[in-house]
Amino acid sequence: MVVAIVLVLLVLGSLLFHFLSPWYFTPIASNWQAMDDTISITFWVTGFVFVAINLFMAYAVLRYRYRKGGRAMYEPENKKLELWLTGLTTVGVAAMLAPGLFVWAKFVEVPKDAAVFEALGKQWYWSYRFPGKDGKLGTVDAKYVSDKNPFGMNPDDPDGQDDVLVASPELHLPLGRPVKALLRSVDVLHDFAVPQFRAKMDLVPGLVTYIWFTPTRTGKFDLLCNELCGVGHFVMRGKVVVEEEREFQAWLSSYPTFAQTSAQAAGSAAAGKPLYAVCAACHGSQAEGNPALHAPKLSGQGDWYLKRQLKYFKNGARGTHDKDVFGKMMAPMAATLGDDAAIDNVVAYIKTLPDNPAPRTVTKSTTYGQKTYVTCGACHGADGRGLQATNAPRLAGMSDWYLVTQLKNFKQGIRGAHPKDMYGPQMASMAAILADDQATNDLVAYINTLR
Ligand code: HEC
Ligand code: HEC
Ligand SMILES: [Cu+2]
Repeated sequence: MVVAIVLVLLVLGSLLFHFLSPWYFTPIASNWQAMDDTISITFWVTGFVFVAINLFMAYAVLRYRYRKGGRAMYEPENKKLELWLTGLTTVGVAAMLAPGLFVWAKFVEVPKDAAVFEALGKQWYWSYRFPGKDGKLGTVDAKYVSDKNPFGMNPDDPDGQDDVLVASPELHLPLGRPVKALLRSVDVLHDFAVPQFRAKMDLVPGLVTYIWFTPTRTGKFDLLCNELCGVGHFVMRGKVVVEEEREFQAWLSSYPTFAQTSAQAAGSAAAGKPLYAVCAACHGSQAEGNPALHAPKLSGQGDWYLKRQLKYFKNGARGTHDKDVFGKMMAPMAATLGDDAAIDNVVAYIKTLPDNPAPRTVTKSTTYGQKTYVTCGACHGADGRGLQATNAPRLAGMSDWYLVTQLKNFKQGIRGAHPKDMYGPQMASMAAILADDQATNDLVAYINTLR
């Protein structure tokens, strides 16, 4: 009796959980409704079998329970019953598998009018490339990949000159038009997945894979790397913004072509020197940093990183959070740099300043710091010198007290949480692994030994 009741409760509980649970697919935003339908069919078939078998079991337990003098009947074969069971199972399995084949046929057949773009996966971030006016993507090769040419564009291919390079994890796509994403990896396996689009596909080094879909709803969606094993795939997040054609074109034209990025003039240190006079008041005449004013050392930091931070302070991605006391001091200073050329110039000047390691203020390294830093090193380099390829700045030899405040800021959502901040959120998810202030200090003390 008890067993029968438990079986019935199990069935009821499972059904209630399935229908009342808040965990289900995110509302769909692409043409792949058919994928949801195949999954629903699977749920119906397996759900029906689950209910039928468990209820039958409960019935059998009750009906044929032990009775004094009761005897079992021996029936080794029952042709009719076996035919029924085989037939029903066949129909059930076919109902689950056949629709998938139809969906797959559509999945591999890209519509002729699909617009092509490329999504590039790299440890640990996404970037994108769109064909220019000629509608053709230029050829690429791993041998051309460098800090100056992260996409590995073939400099001699005329088709590539007008390719638009989107060096940002945020991708925009026009609403209602089929798109084909060519998927390329520079290093290891990655996986392009937007839950709201349903379709997803692996990136395989050495191959160009593809995926197509039609965005059917405007909005901002998370792009995840669904390659789950590995140090950093889980922080390899992007955004996909689906918008009207006109807004999409405006966004696209805000990014440079390959020809433009290769022709970009380097900043002028001479022009940057007078601009730096303002900065020297806090950061010091040699950009050595000044703890009394909470202004960190800038000399020796990657120029690409300094430029990004100055743009963030200018556009509000940094230094606007209510609790960001020190960031708010810096933000109006960045505003004194009128345009991108001014930023390039002042950073070019900072680059000429001597790079002496900042004094150590955080000490007492422990093995905790050393062990934990292994993860950090995946992006910041095992030596803490920073890696432009992973967008991660230099830590070793920089102002240690500043690293501590930044880690706390990341952890508390003061930094890395602004919607315009493309690279901070990745670091914010990493800072979450630091349990408390002690852990943060130990880690920074270890970074201090990397000199
Ligand atoms: C009023 C003092 C002050 C002045 C003047 C100032 N800064 Fe800052 N700066 C700061 C403070 C404080 C921070 C740290 C912000 C934080 O803790 O988030 C900072 C941070 C920065 C950062 C971020 C560094 C990093 O590693 O993340 C850069 C880059 C920077 N300043 C460049 C400049 C430049 C260039 C100028 C001159 C145009 C300048 N600063 C002028 C106070 C100042
Ligand atoms: C997946 C790559 C990745 C990993 C792993 C990672 N970081 Fe970062 N980190 C970044 C990126 C990218 C930035 C720059 C964020 C920005 O541009 O605002 C950053 C910024 C920082 C900063 C701010 C530096 C400055 O000058 O403002 C500190 C401090 C930092 N990381 C420390 C760490 C520590 C400690 C660890 C290990 C617990 C770690 N990071 C792990 C990617 C990473
Ligand atoms: Cu990945």
